[in-house]
Amino acid sequence: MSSNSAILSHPLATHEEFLVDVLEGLSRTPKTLPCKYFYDQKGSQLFDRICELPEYYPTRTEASILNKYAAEISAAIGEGATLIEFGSGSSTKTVPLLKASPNLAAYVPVDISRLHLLETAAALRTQLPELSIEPVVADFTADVEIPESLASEHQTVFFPGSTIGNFPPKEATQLLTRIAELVGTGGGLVIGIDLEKDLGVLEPAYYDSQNVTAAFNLNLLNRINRELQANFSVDQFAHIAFYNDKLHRIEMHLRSLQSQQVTIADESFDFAKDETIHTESSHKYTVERFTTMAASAGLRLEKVWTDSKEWFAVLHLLA
Ligand code: AVJ
Repeated sequence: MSSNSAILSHPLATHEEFLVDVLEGLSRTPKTLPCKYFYDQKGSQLFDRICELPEYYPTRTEASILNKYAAEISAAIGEGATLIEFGSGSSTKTVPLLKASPNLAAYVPVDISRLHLLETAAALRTQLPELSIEPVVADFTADVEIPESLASEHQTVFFPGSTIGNFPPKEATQLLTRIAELVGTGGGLVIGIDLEKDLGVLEPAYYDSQNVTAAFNLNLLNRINRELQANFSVDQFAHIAFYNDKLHRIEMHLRSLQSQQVTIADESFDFAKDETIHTESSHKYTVERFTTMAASAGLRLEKVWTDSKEWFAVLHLLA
C-alpha cells in the first residue's frame, strides 16, 4: 500500500452524530457527554500534555512495563502474527514492542484520526523499514473490519493506555467480546489496565496542579460551541474529578457555577447552580476483577506484567 493511503473500515462519526449525541446526553438526568469527543485537535494536544504531567502516572508506568518486558510480550504475541493496535494515536508506546518483534506479518494501527494515523505510519516506516505497516481508519467502539489480505493465522489485538477503562463494565465486556471475535480462537489480546490504588495517587492524576486536565475537560464545551454553534459560557463551568469507590472509577464532571441556560441547535438546556455534566469515567481494576470480566467475553488470562508499585498492568489473554 502506498504510504499516504489507509483503509477506511467504516464511516466515521459525522457532524450529525456529534449533534445527536450531545443533544441526547444533555437531555438526560444527570446530564452526560461522551468522552470520545474530547479528542479534537486541541483536545488531543491537551491529552499529550496530560501524559507528561508529574501527577499522571499511567502513561509512563505502562511505558516502563512495555520497555522492560518487550521481549517477553513479543514472545507472547508470537512469530508471524498480525498485530492490530486499537486507538494507536502516535504509536509511541508500541515502538519498543515492534522493535522486539522482527517477524510480525503486519502491524495494523487502527485509529479514528486519519491524518494522525497516516503521519504516524509514515514515521514508523522510516524507523522500521522491514515491517509491513497497514493503517486502518476506524472507530474501534464500532465494528472494526480488518481486510482479509491483512489477516494471518495468528492475530493479536494490542489495546494499551487503559482506554478500556473509559467503558462501563457492560460495554467493556461487549468490546472484549468483539476483540475475541476479531482475533478468532487462538488469537490474543495484550491490554493495558489501570489498577486500583491509593486515592492520594488516583485523584491528583485527574486533578493536576497545572490545570491541564481541567482545560482538557472544558475544551469539550469549546468544541461544542465551535462545531455545533452552541453558546456555553465556558468560564461558568468548573472541572471536577473524584474517585467513585462503589463503581471503582474516577469520574470527571463539569459543574455549572451558576444557574444558566445554554442553546444548541434551537434546543435550550437549563443548568441549576452546581448541576454537573458527567463527561468521563475511568474505571480502575484489580487483575482479578478484570480477568473475571474478560472470561465472560471468552478471553482467558495467560500472563500479567506489572510495575514494582503495582499501579498498572499489561495482560496477555487468549481467545
Ligand atoms: C485515555 C482514557 C486512558 O482515563 O486516564 C486522562 C483519559 N482523562 N485524564 C484516562 C484521561 C483525563 C485517559 N484514557
